[in-house]
Amino acid sequence: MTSQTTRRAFLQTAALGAASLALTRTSSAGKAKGKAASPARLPNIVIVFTDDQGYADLGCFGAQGFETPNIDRMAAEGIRFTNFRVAQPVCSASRAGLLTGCYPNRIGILGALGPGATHGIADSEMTIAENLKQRDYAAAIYGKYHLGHLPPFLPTRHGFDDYFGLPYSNDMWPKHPTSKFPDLPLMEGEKIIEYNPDQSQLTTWYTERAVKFIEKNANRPFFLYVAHSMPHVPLFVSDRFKGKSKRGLYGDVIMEIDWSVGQILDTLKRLNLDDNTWVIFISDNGPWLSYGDHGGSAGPLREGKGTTWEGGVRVPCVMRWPGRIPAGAVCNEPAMTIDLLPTIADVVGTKLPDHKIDGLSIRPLVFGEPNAQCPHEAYYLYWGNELQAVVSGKWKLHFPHTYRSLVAGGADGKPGPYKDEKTELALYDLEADIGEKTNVAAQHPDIVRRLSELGKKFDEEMNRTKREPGRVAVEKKAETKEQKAGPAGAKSPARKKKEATQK
Ligand SMILES: [Ca+2]
Repeated sequence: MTSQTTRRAFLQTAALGAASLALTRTSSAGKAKGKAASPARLPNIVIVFTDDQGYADLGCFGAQGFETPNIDRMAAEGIRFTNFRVAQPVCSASRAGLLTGCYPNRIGILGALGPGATHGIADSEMTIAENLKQRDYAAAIYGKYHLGHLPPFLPTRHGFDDYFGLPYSNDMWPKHPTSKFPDLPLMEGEKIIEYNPDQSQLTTWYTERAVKFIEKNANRPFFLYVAHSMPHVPLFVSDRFKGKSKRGLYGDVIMEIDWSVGQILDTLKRLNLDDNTWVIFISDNGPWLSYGDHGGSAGPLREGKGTTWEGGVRVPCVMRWPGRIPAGAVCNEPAMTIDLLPTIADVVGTKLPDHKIDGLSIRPLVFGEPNAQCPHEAYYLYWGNELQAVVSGKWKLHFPHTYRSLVAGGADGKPGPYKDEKTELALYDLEADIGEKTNVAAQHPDIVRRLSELGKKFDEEMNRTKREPGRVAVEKKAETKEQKAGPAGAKSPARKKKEATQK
């Protein structure tokens, strides 16, 4: 048995099942304003997406040295996915998969975009926010966006009404321990409001915005995307959580994220939105192991961020929607972030884009329906444009590829070294061997053949049909100037200083 729901959960699902959904799906498309009291009201959707949080970095996933009571309560009142993956184990690519329902290589968003990037999400792609605009959802993102920092790519051009946060990773700033970066912009809408902000306030600021957004939109359907900059290094925490955990700064940071989730859940409850809101908590990839005590833990999983081993791609995932998602359910079926856009469209009754996407609706899994199964024959794990592994049910086949493996973890915010390793063609039974330790390819030539053929066919189709990202034509000279000036033309402290000196 690969999917479990408790008997109690099953009965709840049966009792509370289809009635409200039918109403939701048949309510007239478009304008939902002024229908707050109607039982047909469209559900609110909240996605909390953390950065580099490992598979074992929640209480309900076995965290040690810190507690996450609010997210654990979410799990107790909802469903915990033990076999949930991201589309690629790195920031931009992972976010591209989440927001568009596509493998990131299909839409040309790979790796982690830096301040020098001149590409980003194409106009023709459809984000979850744009999809929900079909039914007039209010949409906001608070936190790290990372699908392009230049104006055509910003959230406000891709379905979000409101944006506050960092356009890319919080370590892309002048204090990076090993690389040079320009000043880090903090953005509001399409404007830079500050450079190199006080990162100890980021989690608080995102949370305050999230709460205000819920309050403001309590009478209409909304999509809230809280994309925490933490626990990506450099780690920062407010004074309230400093020294609170037994796991040092990393544990403190997770405790503050848990507090943030608690604030959101409390707000939903206070505004009587609790049973009409679907809250989803996921991490964007596994732990950044080279940062040692400032990185997370993948628990029993092999390797971490930046690899297609389970430690890189399998992440903690919890969902809660009282009355719709059975309490205390556990789903052990495979699922992926690319499935969220089609699942949301399925639940809300919006149309999918005309172009190809890769995700499929996992609604039966989310709602804990008995014997629900993953709708994919296989998931395809790419690193960049290289297909490195295929997951089908309990089987995972790695094609021969090079990957980074930790030599020794760093400490206090400084990274330790990786070395390159190479894997041969290797088959793992993830149900018996979640740590990918024992290659059983020789014992299962039929499975190896089937997964190899699936991978080959998919990869050929992908290479034939993948699309280009959006690009901004910037001359080399202009590009440098643009970088210095920042995304919206505001002057960085370094530039102001330089100009002052010139004068
Ligand atoms: Ca990340």
